[in-house]
Amino acid sequence: MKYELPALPYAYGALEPWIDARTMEIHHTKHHQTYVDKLNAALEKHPEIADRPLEELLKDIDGVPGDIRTAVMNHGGGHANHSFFWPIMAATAVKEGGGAEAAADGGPGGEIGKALEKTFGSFAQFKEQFSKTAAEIFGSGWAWLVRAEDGTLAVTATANQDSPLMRREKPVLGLDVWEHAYYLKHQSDRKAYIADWWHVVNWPEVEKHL
Ligand code: MN3
Repeated sequence: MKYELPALPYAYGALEPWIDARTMEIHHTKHHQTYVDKLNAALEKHPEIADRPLEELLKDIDGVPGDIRTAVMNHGGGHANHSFFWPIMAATAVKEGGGAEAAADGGPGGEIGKALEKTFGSFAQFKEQFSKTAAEIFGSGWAWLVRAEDGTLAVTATANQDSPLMRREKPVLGLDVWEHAYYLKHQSDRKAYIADWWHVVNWPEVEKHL
């Protein structure tokens, strides 16, 4: 089985003004495509595992043959992370029609809103903790809201393209803080990118991952 670049569920300019069209296009057609291509190239060397779902390969990364383990971690993780990332964002107009966005602080209602309040005390406290975690990642990586194996929700970070699945955690919400995700518009101001990103979180989609 060959992996393919999934289509974006919206136009490149749909997340303007928060995330610019050029960044989205390069991020999708160049960066994500490269992860797909290099994952396929790695798996070609081991056809015996090529049909196992990517999620399983990441959960059992130690079971991946040593000569392609790093490639599967980096490019398989990259493909999984980005495939997860695109749909959990949406244009404001779509989001307003989606029903789950509510509170004046931009917090979601619904099951996701309740779960965040229960775990973090309030949406504002969750948002602060997630934003801080994302801002403090040294170098390239991702901030996550994950569901641990015991069912609890937590904010975590991963380096490079490591997937939470490698730690047996299920991604619920994720934010790419590699510079390629924001450098054209926000330059080195990662905090401004994080602040803008909250405007395009697609809460109805996030809730599906709870
Ligand atoms: Mn990226």
